[in-house]
Amino acid sequence: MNEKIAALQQSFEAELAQVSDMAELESLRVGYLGKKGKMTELLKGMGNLSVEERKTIGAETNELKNQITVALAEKLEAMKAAELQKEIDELPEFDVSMPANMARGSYHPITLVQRQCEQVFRTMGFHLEDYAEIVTDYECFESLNIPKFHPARDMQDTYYLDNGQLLKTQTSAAQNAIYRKYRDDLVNNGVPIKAVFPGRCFRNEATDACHENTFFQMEGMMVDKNISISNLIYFMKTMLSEVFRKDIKVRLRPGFFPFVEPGFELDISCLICGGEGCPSCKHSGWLELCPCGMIHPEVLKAGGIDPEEYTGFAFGLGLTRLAMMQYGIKDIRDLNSGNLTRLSQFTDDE
Ligand code: FA5
Repeated sequence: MNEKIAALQQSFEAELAQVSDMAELESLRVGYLGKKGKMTELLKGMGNLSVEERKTIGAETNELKNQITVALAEKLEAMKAAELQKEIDELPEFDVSMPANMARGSYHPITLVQRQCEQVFRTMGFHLEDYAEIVTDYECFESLNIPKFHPARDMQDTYYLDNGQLLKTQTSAAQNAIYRKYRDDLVNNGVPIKAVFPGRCFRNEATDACHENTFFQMEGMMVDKNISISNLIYFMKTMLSEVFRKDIKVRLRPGFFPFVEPGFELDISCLICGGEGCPSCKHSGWLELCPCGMIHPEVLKAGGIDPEEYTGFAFGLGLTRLAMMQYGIKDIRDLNSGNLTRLSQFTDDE
């Protein structure tokens, strides 16, 4: 029996040395350790042995079985490592310090106009705020003097979550939180609230050349004692002349928003068609760009600010439409298209 074990060990080692791939290794494993393998056969022969012999031979057989198991596992690891090394060796050589052989990316037109507007308002003493895209009904509507079932909600249908929250339809949704954040500084230290807050907005509406269901606005507001429409007009004029840096035709007309009183629509003459009328401006020659107005007393109250003592203005600049005008983009849908070739044509040299 001892000789049989020794012979089996030798034949296994010889066969293992010949193995050249994983399939061969697996058939070797089955040949020795499988149900009908050579080790099982060896154990079957133990029936004829005495109890004493069975003990020693059994121990030796188990020892060989363990050796075979370990040797097979080591061979498998070695083969895997060799395979990996082969793959690495076959990789084309490359120099990680070389610049990538591809076109450089460019900023999205909306990012560019957003940064430009942020800069303009920063130089005028406004600070930048960030706000969530998912907000509550209170933030988006009720705190803005738009109670449930108010007809103004019809203009801003949106996407609702199961928990009652919604994707914000307007950056005005951040107003209440910002009043509350800076109210103490205003009341106790006399620091005016001057903030701009850009953000993505969502509306469940049909798209066309100048309407998207996902677009960007930049809200701005200023609250202090004695803020009047003159302040509002001054900041709007400065913003437009800094952003466009050329003469553009602007018109201010009355506009209704429940959260401002009085409210205005600030339109610019369409720069795509020069005011002639085209799909980008709904054939009117004018583009609604930046509605604005004096903050409604109820909205200030909801923000914890006494409207008898403080007044303010707010505006909601349509950043996406501004990008269209700035870069001559005829169809607003191009901006969300993700088509890099099309987008980079507007901004390649920025
Ligand atoms: C508002 O969203 C108000 N929150 C703006 C405001 C703020 C008024 C503060 C007064 C005080 P409106 O729905 O008109 O208003 O949108 C403002 C601007 O966002 C529009 O003039 C337009 O430039 C842009 N806008 C609105 N809807 C879309 C849309 N579907 N696609 C692209 N731009 C849009």
